[in-house]
Amino acid sequence: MNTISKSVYIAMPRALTDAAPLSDFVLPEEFMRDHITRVRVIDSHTGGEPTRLVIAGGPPLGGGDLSSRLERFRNEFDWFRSAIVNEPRGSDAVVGGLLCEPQDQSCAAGVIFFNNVGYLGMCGHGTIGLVATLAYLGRLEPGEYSVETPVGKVRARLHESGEVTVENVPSYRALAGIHVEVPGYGDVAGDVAWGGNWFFLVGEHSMEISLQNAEKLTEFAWRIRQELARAGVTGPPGEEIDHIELFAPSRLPGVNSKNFVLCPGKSYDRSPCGTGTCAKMACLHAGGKLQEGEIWRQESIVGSVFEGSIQVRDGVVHPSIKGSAYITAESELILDERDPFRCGFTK
Ligand code: PYC
Repeated sequence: MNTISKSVYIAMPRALTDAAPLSDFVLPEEFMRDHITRVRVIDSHTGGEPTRLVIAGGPPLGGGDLSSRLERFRNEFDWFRSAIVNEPRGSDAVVGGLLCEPQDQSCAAGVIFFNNVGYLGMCGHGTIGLVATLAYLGRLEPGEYSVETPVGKVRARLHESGEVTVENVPSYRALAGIHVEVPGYGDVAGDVAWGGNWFFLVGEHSMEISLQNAEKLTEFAWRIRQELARAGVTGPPGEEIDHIELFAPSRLPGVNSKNFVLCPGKSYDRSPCGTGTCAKMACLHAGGKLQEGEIWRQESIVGSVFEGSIQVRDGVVHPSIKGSAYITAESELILDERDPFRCGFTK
């Protein structure tokens, strides 16, 4: 297991590294003058899905495990989440990541993912983006690392090729063959599964899975989500199913399936969705359709592909996904106190 030096958490001019504490990335006073706060971010995309990683200038979340720091983020600094990913700086599709010092020192980094409406337990495409970003900064060499997230430790391998394999949190099918009556669409059947987020996975439907059809797919999946909530179908009690995944065969040679994944804030994942692919593989395994070590190739709505597989240890499914991320921007966001939209806005 490789680890990275603490300097990985600060990628900024020397004046900032001298003053900024490792754990919270608050910028020193001189960088907040003239009503302005600066936030350093690196943007990437993984299979078309954007990730914006905050590497400096984030909120002071203090110590503790990442799930407690996530709660502090949610309760005290939710405006920061919105400022980073929502318009006018971002868009509904952007997933943000706050680079954090891990509590578990065996981890190379900690990260809290967030989106246009809230927070994610884990994010597969985002973890690939995180690793690619740290590699871009020269802070990771090819090798194996652990990353701390609010839902547990995940492992990541940076390959010589630049591809990244993420061994996600253990995943499982919680409920099989759940039926909901969706107004305007009829009976819809699916499975409920955990892959680091909660998913409802639908294999049988009459929708065409194509980018041109994204609006109709969004409407269909949104209705399913609403009906699940109305019918009280959850993961464990109180855990809302906030991702809906629709499947169809892929036309790409050697690729098993194509998906459309509706995310919590009504945007759709441009990537095959890392956590969604893990939930899918857990369902396949539970149904006897995917064995340990077999490769599952999942295509996204834009044609990008993740390669997945599972390992089963003590009856528990440990899924992995492999993909690539590319850096798209390295920038400093400006939050100007005089700007009425400095904290972003949602539709
Ligand atoms: O890749 O796990 C993922 C993900 C979740 C939401 C958007 N992408």
